[in-house]
Amino acid sequence: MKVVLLAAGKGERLEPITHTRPKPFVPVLGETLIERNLRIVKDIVKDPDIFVVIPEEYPREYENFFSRLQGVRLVKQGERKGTGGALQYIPKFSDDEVVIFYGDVYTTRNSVERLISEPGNAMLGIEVPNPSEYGSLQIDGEGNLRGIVEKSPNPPSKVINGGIYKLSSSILDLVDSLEISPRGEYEFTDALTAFAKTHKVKVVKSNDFWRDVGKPWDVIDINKAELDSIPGRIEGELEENVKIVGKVIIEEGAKVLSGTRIEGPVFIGKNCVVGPNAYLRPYTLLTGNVKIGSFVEIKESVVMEGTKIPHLSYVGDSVISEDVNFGAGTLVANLRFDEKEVFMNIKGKRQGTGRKKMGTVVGGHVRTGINVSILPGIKIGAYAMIYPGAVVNRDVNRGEFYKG
Ligand code: TTP
Repeated sequence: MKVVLLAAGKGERLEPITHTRPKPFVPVLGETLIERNLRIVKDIVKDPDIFVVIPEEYPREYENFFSRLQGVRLVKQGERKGTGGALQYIPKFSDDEVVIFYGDVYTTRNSVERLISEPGNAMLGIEVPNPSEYGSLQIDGEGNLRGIVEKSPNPPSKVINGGIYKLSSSILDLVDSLEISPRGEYEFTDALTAFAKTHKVKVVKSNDFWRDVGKPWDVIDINKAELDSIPGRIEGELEENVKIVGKVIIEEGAKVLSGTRIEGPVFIGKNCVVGPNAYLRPYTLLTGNVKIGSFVEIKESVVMEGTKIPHLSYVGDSVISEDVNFGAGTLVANLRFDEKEVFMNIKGKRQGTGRKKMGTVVGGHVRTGINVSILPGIKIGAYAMIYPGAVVNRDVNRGEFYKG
């Protein structure tokens, strides 16, 4: 069976994380989202023939990620003109069926397996309380797709498009004859709606956790979902006088030094060093090679590879990308005085995060001086430098030297 994963989006809403990594490469425990999805697909489909659609042009840092993908064929999407546009670059083949997977979808293995095991054409439908924010599915009395209504105040059902499909490969012919949509893209869902007029497409409904990772706080949420079901596993080294409460994964080569307290669920990836005297609270994820030093407290945050938070810091409800260095005493505020929802600028628009507690989102390779304070909902672009003692109360651009 052919499997196609779409990974050619711009990921602008996910900036600054996507300044230095493609969106499908956000971490999920010790893996990335796309590697997790590939692992699940390979586990379910026997000898899959996998294509991953990537952009033709991308920041140089993306190369390391794309070249990590093994056993897949990379296809370049020339013009970034939508999900349908991406599929126009897939070579035609004679296999009966194709699995199409949006590269930014996170869901359970169970949902993917139920979809792929369904005989005939099928798509994943997710039951949500707020369907008007998504593509809501019109479903007939037999449970088959009749149409998709995008972001409507009157959605036809509470079941939304889950972004994973198993279809006859003739869908790819329809994709070739798509016309450009009012928002200027070739939409795969237009081809699907046309296909559903002449073929039965079963909607496989699921209530499992699902997220299309679009905004920075989704990276915290998918890892929370994953951490909720970890088994405890300690392969790294623990010095004496380390206190662990709850379920914790400490991978091979990681070291936790004396005086450290860890409250699970927490994931400490390969070759991390934590402590002495650090405090990791629930839903902390250190992907790998992360250094957390003395008198540093971290809570509900994702900290990516090679980052160092070595002395006297607090980080809560935040995403810190790779190779960041926090100067001693760098502090993140994650709660407003009025305790109202924290807002963040997403593609230039103020948007509610849905969280009363939200800290910062820091891009790759950022450096902060000593005693820097970062206010709730602030984003710091990749390669930025923050002057010692600065209070960061507005978003910082990629590469900017912020003096406050
Ligand atoms: P989107 O989330 O709609 O777009 P995006 O990834 O560009 O993100 P943003 O809006 O924040 O800039 O994309 C859905 C999926 O389709 C995602 O897996 C990326 C993929 N995609 C392509 O492969 N090619 C494209 O031209 C587009 C628009 C999306």
